[in-house]
This record gives sequence, structure tokens and C-alpha cells, in this order.
Amino acid sequence: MAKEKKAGNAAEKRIEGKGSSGSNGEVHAGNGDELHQVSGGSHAMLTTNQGIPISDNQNSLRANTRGPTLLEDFVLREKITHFDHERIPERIVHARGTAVHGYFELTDSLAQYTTAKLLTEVGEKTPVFTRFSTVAGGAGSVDTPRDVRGFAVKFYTKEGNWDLVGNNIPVFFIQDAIKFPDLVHAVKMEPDRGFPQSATAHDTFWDFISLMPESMHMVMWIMSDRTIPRSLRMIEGFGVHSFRLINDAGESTFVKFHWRPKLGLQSTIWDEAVKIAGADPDFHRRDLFEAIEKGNFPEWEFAVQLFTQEQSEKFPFDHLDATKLIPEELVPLKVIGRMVLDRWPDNFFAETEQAAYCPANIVPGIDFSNDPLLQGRLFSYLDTQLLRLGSPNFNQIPVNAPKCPFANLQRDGKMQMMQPKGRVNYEPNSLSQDAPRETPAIGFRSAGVTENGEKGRIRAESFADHYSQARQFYRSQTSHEQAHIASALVFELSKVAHAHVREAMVAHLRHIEEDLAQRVADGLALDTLPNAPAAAAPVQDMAPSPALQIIGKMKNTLEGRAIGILIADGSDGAVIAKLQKAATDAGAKVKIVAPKVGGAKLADGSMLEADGQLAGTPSVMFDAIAVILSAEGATLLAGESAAIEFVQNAFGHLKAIAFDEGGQVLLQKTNIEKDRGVVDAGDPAGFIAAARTRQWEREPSVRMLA
Ligand code: HDE
Repeated sequence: MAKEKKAGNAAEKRIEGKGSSGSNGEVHAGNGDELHQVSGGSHAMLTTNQGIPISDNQNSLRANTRGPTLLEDFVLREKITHFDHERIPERIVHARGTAVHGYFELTDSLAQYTTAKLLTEVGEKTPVFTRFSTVAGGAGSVDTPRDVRGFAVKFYTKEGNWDLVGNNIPVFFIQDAIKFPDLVHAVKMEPDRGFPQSATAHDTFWDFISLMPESMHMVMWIMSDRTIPRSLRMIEGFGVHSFRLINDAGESTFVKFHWRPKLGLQSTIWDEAVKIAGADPDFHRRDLFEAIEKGNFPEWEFAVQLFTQEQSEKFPFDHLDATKLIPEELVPLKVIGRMVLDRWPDNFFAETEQAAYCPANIVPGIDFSNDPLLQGRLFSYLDTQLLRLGSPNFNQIPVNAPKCPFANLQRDGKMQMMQPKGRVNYEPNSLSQDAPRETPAIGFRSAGVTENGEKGRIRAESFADHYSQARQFYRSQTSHEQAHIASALVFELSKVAHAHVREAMVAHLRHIEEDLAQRVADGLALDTLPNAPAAAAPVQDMAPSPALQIIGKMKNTLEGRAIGILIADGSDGAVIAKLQKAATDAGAKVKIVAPKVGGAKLADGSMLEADGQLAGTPSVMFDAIAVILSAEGATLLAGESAAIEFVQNAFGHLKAIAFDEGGQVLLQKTNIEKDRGVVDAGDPAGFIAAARTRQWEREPSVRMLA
């Protein structure tokens, strides 16, 4: 009977075109032999969640060949029910992210300042799980919107988990946690229309910001190219708030935490970021994945700024205010270790999606400061995890569980995975010799800080200066970066329909830098500059801090960068090989782009396989390009807009371009004006030198910046 049914399935199979190997690796008789299932091997037996072997994973149980499906089909019902429950709520912010395992290695001990073992045991490698994210977009949004990047590190230390949940920007929008829901509501999709996704360029965001002078410093950062990074491997990370370190004498020192990428900083051009979003929505995720697959493990230095209460009292700002940073010139960075990310998770959902970061996860020897934003975060994250992961036992999920022993008397709850033994689930008790007890000598202790004053909903006077560091940031930038900030403001405010909001923003800019306000006003076609609002505190002129630039921190290297070589039938293999070698020797990843993915037939008759097909591999994927074509190849591609854009965009995005004689024909077709960054392919060294940087001086010739 069963055999007959299978035979029937085989006949219908041809129409439905589905099948799979059986549990023993053999293909089911009825599944058709056009399928390429792996046979042989030692496949595990496919079973239900109750362990019942499944005989057929292609067909549900029917009353007859073409009859209704039977409710008794527990295999179908279990599978579909589980599927229906596959999603958990996405993170309300930082929903889109990607994470990698790795380790933190201490190179310099902070024993003078802290008892935390991970900061005192030099050479010790502490496992970490690091998640990078965007803030505003949903989990399915793209990787390259203009947005802050989350930089969250879970250290699985010997003394418990420490989560340093930071961003790639050292300051934040608001001074008090109570404003966070308003900020996030304003930036997310507008509630009536459900758009825009993952963008600050809309009315509600700028309306809110224009009424929040404390956001102006952060606004300078988000309008800078920091929010359009080239790669997650090329971003800095910051703990943002001040924390405390506590030593064995119980003395506490303030600390700010910094991550500095080994590859240096690099960002994209705004137009490039927009185009990448279409060409590869997973651009950053893929870049990280490919680097790790190839063994090019991303690495960051870990640095601290240490300062005392007395020092902090002399700062011209309040370090407890998260809209302020401590310039490196005021308190230098001390590098104490490095983080290497070297292992991609096995399963995105189990690890990355279920990872539960929480700034309140802290180890003995580290403590919180009174930053009111941090204080609010200490509550929020645990609450969020309970909603997302659905049970107070989320700490038992492997990615969240400490790697050191842990024990307490918390019990039960949904999804309890542990099976504690014995009668004792309370403390103190006299019935058990081995129930966990507190350890006053090494257990977590808070800094012994005296607090006094009057209770109230009060903002400290020392939080009143909203413009000085915004001015310092703007003045610290190179002229290219200043132009990008002004242009980003023009772009964003041009998407704001309410003229009074645009004007209110320009009015704030007058406190930051009159010239910036004028540039933005011009870009918005505002006839007169609106009056600046009253400032709550006088604006100070702080010394410029070059450490705040990106261009100043870009490394003159091709390490971690990619070069695309456009070829077609008839291209010169020798020229390609020379460029390939020079680029690879310089540390770049080289990809061949051709009209067909199978490759192109070179002048010598050999085939060169392509890494990408032209239409799907635009030049925004690369840091520099080469165009190596035969005369016929060039003529052919001169009629292909993807080829024209390949060159035009590379030029517009300030990239180096190498060309040979055929390539030159295509270049002519694009009407680009050759400059120092457009190099003869016969000079690979010249090309590599140009490819190491962007051609900043070209920019005024390709776009009207504000
Ligand atoms: Fe978060 N933030 N945040 N945040 N945040 C979350 O926790 C929150 C803030 C940051 O990769 C949520 O698990 C409040 C500053 C990162 O999983 C939530 C306030 C900084 C991540 C939450 C802030 C951050 C989050 C949402 C104001 C930089 C992603 C999902 C008081 C220092 C972590 C979740 C990951 C995630 C609350 C402000 C960084 C809702 C209330 C400042 C990197 O709990």
C-alpha cells in the first residue's frame, strides 16, 4: 500500500518539483532523479521534536491521493506550528546587527586602579561576543544608512560577564534617560505613514532635535561621515559614559573606554552609501564575514582615559553628561589591550539574535558613574530582554551564559533548562553543605560614594552648555569633512517639509559656527539667517582636537580594502595579473568583474573567471578600480550603462582608477577629467599609491558641496 502511494507521488512530483534524500542518504523512490541531493555519508535521522523518525518530509498526510489533509498529521502540525513561532520581537533599537566571537587580550595591567581580573592579568585572553548594529532601522533594513553604529561587547570573564554596550560615537543625543522613548519615536518611521525606514532625514526627527539644544553636539557627529562607515572593521567604539574602576584599597578612579580599529578609520561618500544600499543591503555584514572567512581577523586596540574626581572638577564640562566627551588632548588614551574577532557564529538566530547585552552586567572592580543616561540604561536592558526572550532564564541560552561557574537559588520560570538537586532553594540554610553562599571578600561591591543634596527632577547647572563641544568638533575637522557635515545637514533638512523646523535648526547652528549656519542656509535657499535661540550657558572656544577627524585617522594602506578589475573578452591577462599581484601584495582583496559571471576569454585565449557580474557588482563595492579592456571589449561596454556607471561612480566617489588602452576608450565615453588618481595600468605602483587614499581634491569638481 505504502509503495503504491509513493509511486503515485512520483508521478505528481514532476509537477511539484520537490524532494529530498531520505534519512539513510538514499533518494526516495518517488522523488525523481533530477534532484542533486548528496547521497551516502552519515546523515542524522530526520525526526519530530519527540524523536519519532519521519518517513516522508515532502508530502503531508492526505485522505487519498488528491484528497483533504488529515488533522492527525502530527508531523505537519508540529513543523508548521514551530515555524509559526520562529520569530521573537526584534530589538526596539539596534534591531539590525551582526556579531562575531573573539577574544580580548590584556597587554597592560590596571592593577593600580582595579581588582577586575580581566584588566589586571596581562596576557590573559577573555572570550568575547561583539555585536555591531545600526540604531533606527528594523532587523531587515540595510547596512549603510546614515546612522550611529552600536558596538556592544560581551566579555565572558572569570568573574562573570561584563557587557560594554557602546556606540561608534563617543557622545549621545540626550542627557537624561527619560527622553529616550521620545528620541526613538522621533527617529523611527513616522507613526501615521510607516516610513521612512532607517533614516533621520524626515520631519519628526528634526522637529524633536530642533527643540533639544542638548543634541547639537551629537548632531555634528551624526552629520559627519562617522555615520556612513566603509566597514565595521573601520569604526571606533566608545563606552560613552564615565564608569569607575575600584582597586583593592576601595579607591575609585573614573574611566572612559575606547576601541580603536587596527585598520584605521574610513568612511564612504554619502552618494556611495546610498548606492551601496541598493547594490548590497548586507554590505557590512558580508565584509565582516568574508574577512573572517579569509583569516583577516578584525582587531581593535582597547584604551582607557583615567581621571580622578579632582581632575574632573577642573574640566570645562561635566563628564557625567553623556553629550560631552573628554578630549584626548585633555586626558590621553592609554592602550591596555586588544580585541580580535576570529569566529563567525554557527547560527545567527541562536547567537546573534538571542544575545542579550546589558550595561548593568558588570564585574567586581568596575562600577557605574552617576551619569543619568547610564542610570536609566541599567534598568532598560533587562526589561527589554525579558520581553524579547520571554523568560527570566534567558541567561541560560549559551550565548548569554557566563563561561565561569555560576550558582544561586533562583529557580523555576519558563524554559528552565537546569535541574537543581536537593531540598534547599533558600538562603541562609543549615540543611545543605554545598548550597551557594555569598563571598564578602571577592564579591561585587559598589564604590563607597557619599551622596547628599535635595531630591528632585533637576538638571544640573553643569549640564547647561550645549554648543561648545559641538563647535569644537566642527572646528577640529578638515575642510573636506566640514563640507560633508554642511552638505549632510542640507540633504537632511531638505527632506523636512516644515520650513519652521529647517529654520530652527539653522538657528542652532549659529551658536556652533556662523559659517556653518550660512552654508546650510544657502543650501536651503534661506534668504536671511534666523536668530539664534538663547543659549543656556555661554559658548566656549575649546582648543581643536584633531583626534576627532576621520581623514586624520585614515590609514595609508590597502589592508582590509578591495579593488575591482573590470574586464571583458580580449582583455590583456598580463596587465591584469600585474595589477592583481601589486594589489594583493599591498594587502587588498581583488575581485574580477566581467559582463558574464563565467568570466571572459582573455587575449591569449585563456578564460579568466569573474568574481562578480557587472550589473550586480558596481564600483561602490570597491575602494579603487581598474579598467582593463581590449578595443572591442571597450566598444562593447561603451554601450552598457553599468560599465559607464562603474567608471563614473568610482570617479565621483573619489577613488583611484587604473586603465589601459582599451580602458581609456571607456573612460573617454564617461567624460571624466583625468587627475592624479587616474593612473596608467602600466604603473601598478602609482595605482597602489593612489588607491590607498581617496582623491579629496577631486571632490569640488564632481559635486556641489554646501
Ligand atoms: Fe541602548 N538600548 N539605550 N544605548 N543600546 C538597547 O536593549 C536604551 C544608549 C546600545 O547589540 C535596547 O537589547 C535606553 C546609549 C547598543 O544587542 C534597549 C537608553 C548607548 C544596543 C536600550 C539607551 C546605547 C542598545 C534595545 C537611554 C551607547 C544594542 C534592545 C537611557 C553607549 C545591543 C536591547 C545589541 C540596545 C535602551 C541609550 C547603545 C531598549 C533606555 C547612550 C549598542 O534596552
